[in-house]
Amino acid sequence: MSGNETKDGYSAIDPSRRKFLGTTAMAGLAGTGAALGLTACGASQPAGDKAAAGLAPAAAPAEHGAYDVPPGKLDSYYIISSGGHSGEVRIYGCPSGRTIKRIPVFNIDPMVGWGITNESRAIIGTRPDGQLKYWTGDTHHVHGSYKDGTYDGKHFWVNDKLNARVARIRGDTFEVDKITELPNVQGHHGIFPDKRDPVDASVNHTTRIFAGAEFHIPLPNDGRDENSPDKYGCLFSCLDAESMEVRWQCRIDGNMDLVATSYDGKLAASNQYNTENGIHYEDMMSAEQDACVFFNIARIEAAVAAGKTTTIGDSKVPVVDGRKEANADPKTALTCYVPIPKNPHGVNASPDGKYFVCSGKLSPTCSVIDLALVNKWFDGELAKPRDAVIAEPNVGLGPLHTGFDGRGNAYTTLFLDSKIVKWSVDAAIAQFKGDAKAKVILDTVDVHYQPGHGYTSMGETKEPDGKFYNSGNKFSKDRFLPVGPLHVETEQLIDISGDKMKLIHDHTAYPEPHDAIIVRADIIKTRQIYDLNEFPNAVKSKEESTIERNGNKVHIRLMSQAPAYSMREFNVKKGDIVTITLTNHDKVEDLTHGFGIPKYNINFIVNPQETKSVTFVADKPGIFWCYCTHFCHALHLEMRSRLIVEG
Ligand code: K7E
Ligand code: CUA
Ligand code: CA
Repeated sequence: MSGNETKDGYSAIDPSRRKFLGTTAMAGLAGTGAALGLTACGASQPAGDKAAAGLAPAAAPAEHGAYDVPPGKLDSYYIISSGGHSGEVRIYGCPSGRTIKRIPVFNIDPMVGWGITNESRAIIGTRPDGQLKYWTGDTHHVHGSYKDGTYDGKHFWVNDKLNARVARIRGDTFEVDKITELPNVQGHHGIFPDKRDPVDASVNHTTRIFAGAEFHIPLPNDGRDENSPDKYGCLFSCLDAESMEVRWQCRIDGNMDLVATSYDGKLAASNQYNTENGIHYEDMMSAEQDACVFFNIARIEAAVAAGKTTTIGDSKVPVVDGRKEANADPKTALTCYVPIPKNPHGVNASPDGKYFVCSGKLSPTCSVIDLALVNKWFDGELAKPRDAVIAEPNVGLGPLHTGFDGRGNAYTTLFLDSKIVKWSVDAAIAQFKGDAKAKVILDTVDVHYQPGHGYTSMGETKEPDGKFYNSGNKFSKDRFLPVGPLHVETEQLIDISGDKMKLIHDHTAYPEPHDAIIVRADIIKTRQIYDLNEFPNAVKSKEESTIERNGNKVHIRLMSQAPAYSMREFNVKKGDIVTITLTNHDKVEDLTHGFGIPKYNINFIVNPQETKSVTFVADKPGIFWCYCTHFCHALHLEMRSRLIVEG
């Protein structure tokens, strides 16, 4: 045991490093901090200073082992998480924090062959020359499909901020089946499925996906108008949950960020931090108040049906005008702009269906917006949109995202304070009405460090269970063994079942997760084996395993069954355009085969009863051992065939 190990053999964390971290973190922010006016927020002393003085209240450490998932036991929740600029989505078990799956979405993944197989390339999209249209992405927000106000496990959607796309993930296979690019949008950030139809209440499940655009661009963005700010705009998009087509877009004033939807399907909203339409950050933070823009879905769809629309550039998607000038009369307005202080970030729906909570980010406040009052404004019965704000508690520095426990409590991440703050929504409302004795802040806990999103178990549904809260932290610094300049991020699980929050454990997350949802395990129903007939190009029998030539196009139809492929060799000629279709005939659960071709950039897997195909030009003569890349059998190493390219 060396000097810095504790008696149970773990490396001890030198508590003085908390000071180093706190100070550096704040120093990093100091330049912008002063400029951002954060020092003027005055909510509380910066966390770094408190930590330096040793005043930070430590979370009561949870009893060792109380939350362990013993070997052979399963987790009780899925955490379905975005992967940021990795372009992927991850699944962790909760409470263990074990990584169970990485789902390639907007990225390229040679393990499964995503971006390599013809089928995945068709989903991602290609250019006329056959190249992938995009091979990068940036996922931030993952949300599931709803039925009766809770998850039905059918689909999950995730945004691509980089190339303005929405991807759909199947809940039975956790694979992407559709990707849609949004026209005339940059920085597509917030995304949220609806939960009910706004008009037909019997449709109590998800039929639409809403997407908010963060970056305003000239409309159309074709090289004109770069210096005409009035030509810039942001569009709110509605996609059909089944077809994934864009149904309509709504042009707004200012920008958007995150998106929330109401349980009755009538409202969707997005926080706006750039109501100034600023090009530079000083401009974007010049106003004391920005807004949360609400969309009256039924009215927008009526306007679309009535043809009160325009189109932009080459896009055929109907666009309605949600800007203030066109929506002055509340009784016909499509949008309602509720003023919120300052550069808000994050908007979250409370599970009782009553409120949206919008965090101030540069203001130490969370604004509670009463949805009934927003609807009242749309009915012409509320004087000002701001009157829909019924509480605005001071919660701490840098509030970003809020989760709920179903017992009336909200949990907000404080990026600058490096804390999670637990507060009472009812007490905040009472305080706003003038009750000076209302106890709003109930507890805080330090997280390590600088949390972004935080979310509770089932907290985005009508059945939150109030058990777990996960804090997705943007900096880990000293929490894990150092591995060079790039640190992994920290996810911290917190037990929220009692009055005091208890930090349970840390797990790592490869950069960079943003949002996630915690879904009860019994809701997810996956299949482990495909049906051969699902694939129109399946090679169904030995007789179908053939080589077909058509001019210089060669189609090799292969099967895999441990420990061999159906053909031991296949001859083609230099310059041939070769397609290999591979069907895995093994039916045993977990019996996946791989297929790699040296020097040809071919690498993919086929799961039990699955079919995939690849196409390439045989431009290099020689013998190429196509081999199984996925360990499958005692003769896995021997599982190979020869591609013979005749010179
Ligand atoms: Cu706050 Cu993209 Cu949800 Cu990240 S966003 S933290
Ligand atoms: Cu088949 Cu390894
Ligand atoms: Ca602003």
